[in-house]
Amino acid sequence: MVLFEQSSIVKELTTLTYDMWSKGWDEYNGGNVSCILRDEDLEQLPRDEPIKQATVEDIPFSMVGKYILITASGSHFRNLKDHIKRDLGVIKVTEKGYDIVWGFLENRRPTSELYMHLLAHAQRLEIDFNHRVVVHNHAPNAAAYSLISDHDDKSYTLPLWRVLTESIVVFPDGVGILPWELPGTLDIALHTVEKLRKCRLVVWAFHGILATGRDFQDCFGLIETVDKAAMIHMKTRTSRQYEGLSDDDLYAVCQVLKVQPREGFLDFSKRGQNEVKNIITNLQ
Ligand code: 2HA
Ligand code: ZN
Repeated sequence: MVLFEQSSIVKELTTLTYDMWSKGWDEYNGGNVSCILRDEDLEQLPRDEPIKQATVEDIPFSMVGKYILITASGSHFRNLKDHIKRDLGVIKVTEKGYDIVWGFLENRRPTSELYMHLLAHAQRLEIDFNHRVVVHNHAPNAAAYSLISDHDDKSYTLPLWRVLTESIVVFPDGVGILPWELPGTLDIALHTVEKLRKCRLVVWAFHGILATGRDFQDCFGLIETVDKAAMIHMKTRTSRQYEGLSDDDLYAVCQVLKVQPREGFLDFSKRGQNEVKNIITNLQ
């Protein structure tokens, strides 16, 4: 039997954390990651007695009984791959909190953002039962752009859609943004979950970004696209030539690539849908 630390899910996570550090998204001990384990992942998990039990208030009911692979508080993504059983662990969510069933050696415990991870999983599973990964990091362009953008979802999202054609295709639900809040608190978790009802990406102003999705690659790609579009936007926004894609251009992209943009973000008043359809017919 393959040891759990050598299983594919653990390898995928350690590749992700190293890649994120290489991109400059996880300085020092920044960032945290979690994944709900599937039956096939659990086959490799030893079922010994819980190593430790912890109490957490207000556990979301739908998470009880689930096994979650999650990074440790204080772990450094640069070298997490060299300390797998210390900097990673598996918890089983219980009605009263969680049991540590694997990892977290040397008295480590789950990330300080554990509550946000549990609530975020519960929320996204309601929308799509394939969503089982939550990734938080400090992608610098996404964070820098939160210093100059208004803190509402439409203001943050639209410029990103306008500067990079793929943006609206990759995140048609847009990006949610919260004003600055204390990390690791119940409040930031609850406000994040509000945003996750409508979209898969949430920026914490002056701090970082989180993504939810099917797998690590999915979340990595979402953040990569936001961060790149934010970089292009900030580099070009003072240039007089810069306007970017219009609402009609964006609508046409959505039609060609068959995505539904977040309601209320685009305005098609200047050109009706029929005309957009004509453009698409001409393209075919
Ligand atoms: O894990 O990034 O938000 C450290 C953090 C807290
Ligand atoms: Zn953070």
